[in-house]
Amino acid sequence: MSESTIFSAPAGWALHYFPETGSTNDLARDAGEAGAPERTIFVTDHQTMGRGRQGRSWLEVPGSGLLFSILFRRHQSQSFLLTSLCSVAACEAIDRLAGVHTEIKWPNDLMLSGRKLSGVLTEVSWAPGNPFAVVGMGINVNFNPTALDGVPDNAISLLMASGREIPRAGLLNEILRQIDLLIDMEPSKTEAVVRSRWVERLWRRKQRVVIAEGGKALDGVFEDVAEDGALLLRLEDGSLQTVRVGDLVI
Ligand code: BT5
Repeated sequence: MSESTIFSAPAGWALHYFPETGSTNDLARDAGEAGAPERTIFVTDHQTMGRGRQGRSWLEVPGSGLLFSILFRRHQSQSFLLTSLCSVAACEAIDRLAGVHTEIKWPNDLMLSGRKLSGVLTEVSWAPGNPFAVVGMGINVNFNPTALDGVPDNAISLLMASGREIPRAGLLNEILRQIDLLIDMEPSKTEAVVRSRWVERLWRRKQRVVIAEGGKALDGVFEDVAEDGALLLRLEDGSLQTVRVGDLVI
């Protein structure tokens, strides 16, 4: 395990660290149900049941990735905004500390050199009187994810891209600092700033892409994104298709 396992957070955050857990999203959800405040964060060195979207798994080498989940009580009705806010904050922190240029694969994966560096899983609870959202992120830092069974070849880590180990604690602290800067803005400003930074970083925007949508493959040009974050795809016949759920394949 690398030596930088003492995680800390900026003032105003309550950080809870576990050497191992099932999923940090579950810890944050339990805390949310118990009434914990915004800026509560759970960090671990290893997940035994790390989750992706739609029942998929998130895998890592213990002590070498950055795995955390944040509880939000602001903007919780706009889960898309919170997801993009965390993606943008993470990109800015990673670029600054690792000297790379990260992009965002619609809607929310972090990409480096066209390969997957990080995944984001946002879950919302609408319990009456106690709504909250949890944003979980897994970032490949100091290991080779492609060596793991179940991780596709198009995965990458900061170690692979930069050739050096990146201190995970410093990276987490910088991500939280970037989140603070975005979330503490006046709400409409948060929305405008996050959206423009998210759009600027969108991988393959204005290029030909293929989108897998419910067993079908859609071919076209990734023209733009709608107000609500949906992907606008220009099809061969010239029509514009709005894609809300789907996976950008290339
Ligand atoms: C995601 O799902 O990318 C969201 C992953 C969120 C993980 C964080 S870790 C902290 C928090 N606690 C949790 O339990 N989850 C969150 P999705 O788009 O469905 O992608 C999952 C797919 O990515 C898998 O099916 C694999 O193909 C691939 N994958 C798994 N581990 C990977 C890794 N380390 N790097 C790159 N790809 C990976």
